[in-house]
Amino acid sequence: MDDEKLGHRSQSSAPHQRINADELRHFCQLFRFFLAQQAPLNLQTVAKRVAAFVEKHSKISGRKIVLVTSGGTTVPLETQTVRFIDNFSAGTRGAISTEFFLDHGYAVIFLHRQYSLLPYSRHYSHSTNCFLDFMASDGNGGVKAPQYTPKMLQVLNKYTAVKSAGLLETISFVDVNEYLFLLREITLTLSTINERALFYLAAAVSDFYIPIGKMVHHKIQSGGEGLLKLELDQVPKVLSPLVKEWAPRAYVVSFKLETDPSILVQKAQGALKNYGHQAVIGNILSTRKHHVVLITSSEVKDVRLNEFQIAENTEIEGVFIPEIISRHDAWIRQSK
Ligand code: 9Z3
Repeated sequence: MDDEKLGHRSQSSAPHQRINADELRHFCQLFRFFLAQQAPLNLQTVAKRVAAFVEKHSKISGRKIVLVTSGGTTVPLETQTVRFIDNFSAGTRGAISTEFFLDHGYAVIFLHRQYSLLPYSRHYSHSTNCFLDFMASDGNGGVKAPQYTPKMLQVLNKYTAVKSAGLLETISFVDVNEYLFLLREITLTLSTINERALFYLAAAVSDFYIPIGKMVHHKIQSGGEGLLKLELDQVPKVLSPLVKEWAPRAYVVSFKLETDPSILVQKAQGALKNYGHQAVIGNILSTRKHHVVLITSSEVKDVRLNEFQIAENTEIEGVFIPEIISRHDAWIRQSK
């Protein structure tokens, strides 16, 4: 496989640069991954769609494009997959964030887990605010729940405007393999707009997987010792090549998820230092909807909803996304 396929474009892959042992290990993991794993069947179709989307928007003066990743990746246990490991993410963060980026004039590539929440439709796909309840007739030609009409209309208008302007490209993945191939493909294309590209990596990506060469083909059988022993390899850390090689001029925001608040900031700062990107948003599983920490090389900023905002169901993304956008704008200005 040639360098271009592995995503090593000439612009920053200085061959004589010294790398440390950790970087070498990560490079080998990444190399092995893309060499051994099978690319998703729709990769070329997606590549064409993304290239057309980026080309169209790159011609519009001042138009910025953000890649939002959203939802959790699965880890299949068999190649004919009956069982897989999954995680909790419903894609709420990614779907909400996409709407705010669109509100602020961005074009959005939304790379999401199949059947996770989607921008706009998410307002009516939840069981407590079901589309069918809204549509239910009152028996007199009206709807049973007219209180939803103004909000529904507002969402519908935004959705229609975004659709007709072609501002949203949605691409889905299921497992971690598909996610990584698609991420690399999209990144290499999006990087062509340099600083105008924003990466907002909110997907909950598996840390471990079973390489295709070690996976059984047929359904794992029960019986025998009554135990299932699995050996999982580490998923390659793609943030490093993404930042350093695939899209070195883009503004990159990653997310750090923890359950222990006492290590969040330190872990997020560690990620920033290791990968050399621009910002990390740290969040704790149980409080992620009303508290995040925005971390850059020079700041640690707590973003918290107050009790009133929580009671009003304020979306925290509406508070911290303008902060991200102003930093992205400064990044663009500074490059000129
Ligand atoms: C996040 O931390 C997201 O905010 C959530 C959103 C997944 C918590 P929901 O989809 O949840 O709204 O239910 N995403 C990043 C998670 C992650 O896998 N981060 C890695 C890590 O923490 C780094 S890439 O090590």
